[in-house]
Amino acid sequence: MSLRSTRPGSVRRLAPVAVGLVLAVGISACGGTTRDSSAGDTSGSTGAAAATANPDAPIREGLKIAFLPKQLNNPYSDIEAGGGQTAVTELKGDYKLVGPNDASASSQVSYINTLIQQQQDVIGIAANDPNAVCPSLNQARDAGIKVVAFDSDAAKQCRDVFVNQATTQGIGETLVKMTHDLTGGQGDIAILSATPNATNQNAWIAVVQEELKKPENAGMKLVATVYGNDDDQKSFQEAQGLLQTYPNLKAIVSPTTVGIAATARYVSSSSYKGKVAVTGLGTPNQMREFVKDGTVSQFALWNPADIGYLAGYAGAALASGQITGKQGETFTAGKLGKYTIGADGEIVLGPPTVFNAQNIDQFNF
Ligand code: RAM
Repeated sequence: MSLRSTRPGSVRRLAPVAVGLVLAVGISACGGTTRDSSAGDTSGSTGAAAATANPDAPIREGLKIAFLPKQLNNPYSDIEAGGGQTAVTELKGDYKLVGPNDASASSQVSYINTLIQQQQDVIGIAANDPNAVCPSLNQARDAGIKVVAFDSDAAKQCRDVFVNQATTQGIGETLVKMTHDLTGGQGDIAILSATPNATNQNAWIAVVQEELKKPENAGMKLVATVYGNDDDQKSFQEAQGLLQTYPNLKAIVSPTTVGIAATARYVSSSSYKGKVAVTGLGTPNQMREFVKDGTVSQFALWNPADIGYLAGYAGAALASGQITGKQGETFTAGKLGKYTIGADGEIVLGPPTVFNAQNIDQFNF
């Protein structure tokens, strides 16, 4: 499992229960391999595999580092990219932000192709689909561009590292723990996710499904998983649909900042307010009004700016030869401190924070 040696300064202390949960778990996919061992990959060659890391290599100045989030019109993405810009500025690089307006599977491909033509040094991508971006990302790598997946992973064989916001297992467990707290562990629950192809949400949902099989969670029944596509209106309608279709619903769990905000907005002005719990992953600034009005009492997130920041530093370390993406390599990410690359090229930011009425006003993002 990969470990940080320094806690991110801007992520405040978790509620004790969540700290225990998240710290107690490991990475779900500890295969012990890195992209270099992806034998049988048919999606492209990766010329960088033979490189050797030089931890003392200086960070090159003037690196062209481009960020390609899932979509641009999502406050979460803006915060992430803002952190990336901070890192690139600190590193005296050349920052660029591009991206689609929707999070559909193939919407990022044309942007990757343009970034290759522009001879960027690094592409940071939150993949809308793990495989749809693969051929283009491997073309980029063949052209000498380092690829940092962040937030939502691309398939392992088409990126150099993945900056994960917290362990996949830890996020899934936190979602179930919050739902258990809010429902007393009893009743019908539903998931309102992002897009059906999203790597990150699908990985978290898989952990939720496993957690629900445990005896202590046996009283909760997952009756539906629906997709708002990280589109506010569609998410709003899906929330409405769930509540109409499942009259006994006790909680909607939305592991997306777009979905939870739309769900909370619908529930807050409906007769379900106070009767159906809303939880999941949201930004404090989007969720504050729904915490204050009693619609939402617990949700979680990490600091999205720190993901972008860490991705920027990881990209610069790759492009400067400090790291190659292999397990055990280390690099320093500015104010966040030192990180070690874990199995499968994964770099874990740190534990998420659980927000509630007591602590939400301490956060402004
Ligand atoms: C949305 C996006 C993003 C995810 C957050 C929690 O903003 O789907 O990828 O990490 O929610």
